Amino acid sequence: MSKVIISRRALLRASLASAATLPLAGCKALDFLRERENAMRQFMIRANTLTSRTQRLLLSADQLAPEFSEADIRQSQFANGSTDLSGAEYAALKEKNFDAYRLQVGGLVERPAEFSLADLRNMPVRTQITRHDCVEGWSCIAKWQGVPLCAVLNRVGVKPTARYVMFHCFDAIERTLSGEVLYYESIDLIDARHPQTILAYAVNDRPLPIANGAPLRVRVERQLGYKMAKYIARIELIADFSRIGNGHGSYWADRGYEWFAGI
Ligand SMILES: Nc1nc2c(c(=O)[nH]1)N[C@H]1C(S)=C(S)[C@@H](COP(=O)(O)O)O[C@H]1N2
Ligand SMILES: [Mo]
Repeated sequence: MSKVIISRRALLRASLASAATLPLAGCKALDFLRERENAMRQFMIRANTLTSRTQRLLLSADQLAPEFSEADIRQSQFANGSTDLSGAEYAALKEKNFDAYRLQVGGLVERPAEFSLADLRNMPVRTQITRHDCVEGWSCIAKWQGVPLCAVLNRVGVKPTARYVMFHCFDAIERTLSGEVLYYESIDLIDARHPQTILAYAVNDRPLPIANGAPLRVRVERQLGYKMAKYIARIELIADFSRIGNGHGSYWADRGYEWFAGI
């Protein structure tokens, strides 16, 4: 693939002009935009002059993670991190098969909303067989099914000031003297709107087991396992991480791991 260099000024011009004038050979020319640390990507994300047309071009630059066939599924999905929860709220939901579960979506959205599992199952469905890579060195291929996160975001209407999707989870990943730390993770809107980013309620043709994050977990297929929050209680659209944990946007990022864990 030939390398295409676009100056900031050209890019800014392009973002202000119509997409038809973009001097690009094809979407592949925007591959560098998938590299989190790439200065151009950061600039583009920051630039509030981006037109929605240019943002769509950005999205089409997002390549799909590899997908596999049924024959590649060798075992059930491993379970890692939290695999069962002790909290009373979760125990009550679990006992009634998550009938009373409501995914709350709020923050910088036009119409805060709640979704039952039935609501989510009645929305668009995406099924994908993908490989989960954990930073600890294991991988596992499984078939995931759920609603594209994008569809949920479109329902609630993302405000222009929102930049990240924050997942607040039910599980206490750590107990400190000052109390429990609940798992939290976030992704940017580019990954949130990626076609393979789904809120999964099923794996390998069965409802999501407790160990894998029932009733709902996110799949972010181009990143490492720790980005894929399990046991999602609440989704919050935010502009920055200043009020979240230690300010790095995720439980693991606050403990020295990369916030963007691209693979
Ligand atoms: N809420 C929550 N989400 C989580 C974790 C966790 O402990 N709690 N562990 C993460 C890690 S490190 C991995 S590898 C995957 C494991 O998902 P699995 O149990 O379905 O294999 O979930 C991620 N999401
Ligand atoms: Mo992991």
